[in-house]
Amino acid sequence: MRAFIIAIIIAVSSSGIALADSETIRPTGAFDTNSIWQNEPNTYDNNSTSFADITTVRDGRLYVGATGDVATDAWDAPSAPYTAGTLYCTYSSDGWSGNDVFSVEIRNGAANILAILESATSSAVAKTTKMYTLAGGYLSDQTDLRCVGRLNRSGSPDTGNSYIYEAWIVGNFDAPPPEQGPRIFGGSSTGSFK
Ligand SMILES: [Ca+2]
Ligand SMILES: [Ca+2]
Repeated sequence: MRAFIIAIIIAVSSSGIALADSETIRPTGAFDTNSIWQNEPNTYDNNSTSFADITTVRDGRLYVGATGDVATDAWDAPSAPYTAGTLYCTYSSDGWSGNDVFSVEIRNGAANILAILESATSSAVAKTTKMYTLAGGYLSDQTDLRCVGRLNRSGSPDTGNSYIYEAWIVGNFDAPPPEQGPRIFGGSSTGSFK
């Protein structure tokens, strides 16, 4: 049985067949355009209950996946271009006084809107996770994406709050074949095979 398994390993290693793999990458920063949010690192701490929320009611956007400015990517480095991938964003809103609206968008590093996850609303939004499917150039430029929480404020009163809990990307990619696969049987670590 052991010899059979080794034969398969050698066959795969020498065939050049790419092995499918997957990974999760997370933001490493969040850019608050008008300093209206607090606890921004909670949007990428791998904790689905911790959040950033709004403390100052004025127009502003939180770009999760950027740092310092809108254009500077702030993500873990992907291992490879993806064959498929999904950006997830978890958020909620208590609702706002009628002249203020909250929305959630997917934008790129040029601040262009790629998708609207939550249309602008003054109503309460129950905690939800929405998905954005990576396609085209974003399969190889994954870190150009941002999950954006946006508040548009107008007139008094200013009552409400909104929450961004987490953003992350799950990607599938073809791992390169293990180039040195057969050599692992010649090292000192192969004692168990003798
Ligand atoms: Ca969190
Ligand atoms: Ca208002």
